[in-house]
Amino acid sequence: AKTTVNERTENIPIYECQRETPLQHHNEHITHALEILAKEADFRNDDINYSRALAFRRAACVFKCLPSRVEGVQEIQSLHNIGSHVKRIVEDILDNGYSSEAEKTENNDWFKTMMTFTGVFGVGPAIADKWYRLGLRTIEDLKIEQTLPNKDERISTGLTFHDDLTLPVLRSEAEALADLIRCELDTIDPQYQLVVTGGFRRGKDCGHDVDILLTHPVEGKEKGILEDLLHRLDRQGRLIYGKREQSTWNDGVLQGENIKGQYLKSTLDHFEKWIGIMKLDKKCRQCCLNYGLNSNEKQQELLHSSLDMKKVSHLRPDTMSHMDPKNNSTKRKCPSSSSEDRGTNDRTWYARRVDLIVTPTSQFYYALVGWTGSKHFNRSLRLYAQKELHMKLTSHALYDTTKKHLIPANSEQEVFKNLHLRYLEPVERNC
Ligand code: DCP
Ligand code: MG
Repeated sequence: AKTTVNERTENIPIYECQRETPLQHHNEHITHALEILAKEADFRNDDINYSRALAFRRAACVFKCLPSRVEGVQEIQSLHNIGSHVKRIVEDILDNGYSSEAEKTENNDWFKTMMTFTGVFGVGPAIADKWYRLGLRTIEDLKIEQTLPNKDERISTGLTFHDDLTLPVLRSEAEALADLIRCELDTIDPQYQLVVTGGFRRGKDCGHDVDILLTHPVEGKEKGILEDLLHRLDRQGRLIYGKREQSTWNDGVLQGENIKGQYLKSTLDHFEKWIGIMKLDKKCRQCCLNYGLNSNEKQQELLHSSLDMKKVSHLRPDTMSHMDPKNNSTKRKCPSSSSEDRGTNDRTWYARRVDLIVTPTSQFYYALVGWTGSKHFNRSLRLYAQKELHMKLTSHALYDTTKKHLIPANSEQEVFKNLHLRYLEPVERNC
């Protein structure tokens, strides 16, 4: 007899960080609706809606880790994190093929405008909402309006390069960028390490930016690398815009912060970093569009050239999903040919969002977990550490609040071990 989802999922652990959440899952029909509603709650930008957004996301995460497609409401009765509102939404989807609530939200003028405006580099929900109230609706409206409140250099640059920046960054572009930076680092000191983190490390084929973590095996030697690197990239004419933030870390930061405070909501860290926009040759994208035609070896080579294997051989993301024939039919949220056309102009490059983060080697593996994400996975890890272990986890360290000391980690596996969690590969952290 066919086992029901219930029978197979009764023992799903409560915390997302205790479960495997793959990139491709069986319940897109449900998670899509829940994520729209979560997004809408996020846009409302207050405490009540923060909790609502979280409830939708936590529910979506449960559906992402189910072993099969949910076909009937009875299958979800015993699942965690599924409240009455979510049940109604799921019922609606199962009865009618879609969620009328999510559809209504998607067609709502305010929501659509918020989606558009928050898609501009430098614009959050508060500014987007302000613009909406001024009657502005489109990117063209924003470009024409010279006296936008809160418009700063970052937003102006975001508007100028909006077409480029909303064209998803492909994996090959992330790799080309990493190669480029790797080259510069090698000429400075070959001991510098870099790793591409964020969604790409979790196996995504594309993303909104490239997140790169930099470190040096000798503690302290990481200082100054960013300035040197940016100077070199600037000389090559690669930098369009960027803001360098100094490290605000000190040993008191962790202990001094209120454990019940804001840190679960905001995952801001104290690393020295550069948040900016770089030029990347269009041809880097071209080679990626032919990616599916590349051989396995070619992919391995691309991967190894951009992810440093000397220190962190286990960091390689499982990108072979590209090549897995089983996955060929799965939906990719990657650019279509029409979005490719949008960016057509005389330039030989695309503007790409890049985050460069510098970490001391002693904090590297906590930083790696934090910057690999997903955002929701981090939240779950931190909540779990706090509630179950009375420990405080950040992208810098793990702090035992009872024994009042930091717990070091020399590998990503050790981070999980310190948290008494089973190790999850980056590709299993897609909640
Ligand atoms: N991060 C976080 N909280 C934030 C911002 C970032 O925990 N407020 C962590 C988790 C993210 C990682 O940093 O996975 C990289 O941030 P991105 O916003 O770039 O997220 P992704 O790389 O996952 O998404 P995308 O593929 O769209 O770039
Ligand atoms: Mg990213």
